[in-house]
Parts: sequence; C-alpha cells; structure tokens
Amino acid sequence: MSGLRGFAYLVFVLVVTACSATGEPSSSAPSASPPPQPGGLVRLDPLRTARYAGTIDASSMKSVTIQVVALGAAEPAFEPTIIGGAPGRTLDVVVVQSDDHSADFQHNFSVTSLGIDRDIPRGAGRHIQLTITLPASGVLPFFCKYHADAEYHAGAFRVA
Ligand SMILES: [Cu+2]
Repeated sequence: MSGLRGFAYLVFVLVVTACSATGEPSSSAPSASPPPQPGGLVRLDPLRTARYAGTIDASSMKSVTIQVVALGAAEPAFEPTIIGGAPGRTLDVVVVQSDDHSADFQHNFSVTSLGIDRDIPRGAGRHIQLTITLPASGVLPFFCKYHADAEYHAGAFRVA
C-alpha cells in the first residue's frame, strides 16, 4: 500500500511542478501562442515573420508614426511592429529613422498589395510620409525590402 501511496505522491509532485513551470493552469488543450517578446520573432501571416518591437491600437487614430529601430545586436525592426486598425480606415503613416544607428543602413517601407516601395532616407530623424487605406479585414503586411528575409525587418496592419 505504501508503494501506491508513494506513486500517488510522485504524480502529485509532477503535476504541481508542471503547473508552476509554465505558470498556467494545467490543461490538455494546447494554449494559444504566447505573446511576442520584444526582440523576439512574431508571425505576421503564413508567409512572413517579423522581429517584434511592440503593438499599438490605431483604430481611433488618424495618423501613426513607425520608427526604424535597432534591437539587440543591431537587428532592424519597425516600432511598433503590429498596428491594429479599423476596417477601411485611411491612416497617415510616417516612417522615421529613430537614431544614428538605425540610420546607418538603408531601410525601406514596402506594401506589396498597395504598390508601395519607398526607401527611407538615411540620417537620424529623416522620414517618409504616406497614406494607407486599411483593408476590410485581415492582415496587411509591410516590410523593408533590404532586410525582410533574413533579418525580419517587417510589420503588419491588423484589422480587427
Ligand atoms: Cu531594413
């Protein structure tokens, strides 16, 4: 009988350990993907992944500023990376070099489906300005064509 009790205790310890390790209630169902971490990678759509530097809700904004920043070991990112917006809304978008470091490299802002392909002038504080009409639903990815593939310099508008 003591062997069975010992086994039950072992199971209890394992369950408690598993719960405390994840900090989440135990469940057999897979949880949603964890929130992205700054400097980590975030999936924008089935084809595109970005280095993550924040999310904003711009659904009640008329304009939004996206900074080109350098994270960690000089990995370029758009901050914010994910911009929530209202369906069909028109947004004035400024894309600006945040500092000398990000401005050392040639960056770009492209939205394939809208025919946008704009280089951002080098130099801290230099910027481009454009107007974007959000889709009725879904995700509208943007990316820097010079760093999109290997370095994940990308982001997305997300319509709720
Ligand atoms: Cu870039």
